[in-house]
Amino acid sequence: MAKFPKDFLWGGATAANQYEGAYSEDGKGLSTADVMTNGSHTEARKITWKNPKTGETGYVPMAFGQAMTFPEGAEPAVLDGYYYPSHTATDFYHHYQEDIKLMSEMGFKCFRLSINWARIFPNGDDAEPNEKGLAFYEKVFQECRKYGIEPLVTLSHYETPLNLSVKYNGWTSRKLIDFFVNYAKTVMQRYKGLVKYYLTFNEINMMSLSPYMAAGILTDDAQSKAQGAHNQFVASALTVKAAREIDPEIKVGQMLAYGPVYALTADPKDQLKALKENDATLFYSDVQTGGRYPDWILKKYEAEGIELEDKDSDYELLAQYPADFLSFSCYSSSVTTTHEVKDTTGGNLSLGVKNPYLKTNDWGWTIDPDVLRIALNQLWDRYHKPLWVVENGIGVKDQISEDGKIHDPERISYLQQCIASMHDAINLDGVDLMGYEMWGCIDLVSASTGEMRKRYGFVYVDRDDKGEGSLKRIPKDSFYWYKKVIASDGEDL
Ligand code: BGP
Repeated sequence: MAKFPKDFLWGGATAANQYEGAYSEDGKGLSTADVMTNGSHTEARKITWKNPKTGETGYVPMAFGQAMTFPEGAEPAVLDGYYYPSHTATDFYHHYQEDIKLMSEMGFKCFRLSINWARIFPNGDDAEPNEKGLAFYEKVFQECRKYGIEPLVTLSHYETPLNLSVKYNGWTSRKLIDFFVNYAKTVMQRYKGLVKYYLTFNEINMMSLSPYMAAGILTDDAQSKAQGAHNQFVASALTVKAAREIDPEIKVGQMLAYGPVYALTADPKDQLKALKENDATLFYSDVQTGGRYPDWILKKYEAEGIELEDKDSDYELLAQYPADFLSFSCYSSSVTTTHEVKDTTGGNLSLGVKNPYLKTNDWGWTIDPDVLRIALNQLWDRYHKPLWVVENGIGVKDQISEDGKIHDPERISYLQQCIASMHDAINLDGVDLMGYEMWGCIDLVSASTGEMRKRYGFVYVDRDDKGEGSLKRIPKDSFYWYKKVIASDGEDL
């Protein structure tokens, strides 16, 4: 069997708000993630709020298809009596040396992590950056370099400084473009020579399901989402432009959530529905990676009365500075139909139609390793830009066995098949794939549910859903398996 390329960037991925903890240490400001309490696999996470004038408090659901409507005068706020998983998470902030060492033991070539914007600019619109925040990530990147690990840095992973959310309604405001680009320039300058790969917005298309999580937007209507996406596209293009000026070695990628939609039947109406649903996701990469708005979305905006606050120069920027590469997360596929069906199943933050050919995990996500090859082919054919799988994996309720070890055969088997899928995309289909970052490589908090028991890692972290536990790190069986995979360039699965 042909191997993976020698320079293939094997590794794992994390996000600041799900992993770091230390939410108010060393001058960090509050982020939108810090006011999100937990949910469960059947119940949405909640955003807690307070009305500063009346003192009234409450919460609104974060997603799972439920509308998010804040009462008049309500502002997201940290309240007593709620548990906020991001506040402590699995404490990478104080365990980074130990964790990066574990990654190096597995042979990681790359580590995807995010910078928490509110550590660098606590209010988002501050004139000067917070030196302690900058210094923290500098130490982290130096630690990576010590082991020859290439950092891949997401600039905004499901968090925005809370002040920008409250004061400007998040990314609905064009002011956010300037604040973000200033932040991006600050870190790209500071980490010049230490960081080569950046991603602008995690899963930018999640705007359509949760504008709050994706963009700190407190209103849940089509106009807000369209404007939020437009502003993030322009900010991404300006980040690419700034990177060219700061250091031509830097590559800035897009990050998309892409698990293709299948049609349930051969009924052409089902086929068309699936095509349009995939297009609705690929709209985000058509703009950010392809460099232009597709015609259908302009028709849609016109029909729905959506008017973008834009400038002609925005479209020139989008065409001139598209993303250098397209990275994506891929966990599962979903199914659509025009016919009436009874069985529904879970998906990332939403519910869909059950696929009769696939099993699901405990959270209802389909287990579909083939989807990776399908997605890679579609994206490669559409854009012909280098691709990068920056999230993939399976949430499992891992337990410590009586022998003190964590046996996770389900994870190993799933990942074996996913890696085989990528292998075929490279070697049989000719896809240019830069690397593979397994999601949540060291256990961390789940984004959709806020749970700890939904674990993805090669390394177990002793912490539970109430936030209790020693935080001890224990390698799972998959840790030793992945080490062998990397050492053999993906040949020994
Ligand atoms: C993606 C997010 C991650 C991550 C992952 C797994 O959507 O980018 O932040 O958490 O999904 O999802 P979950 O944690 O909900 O299982």
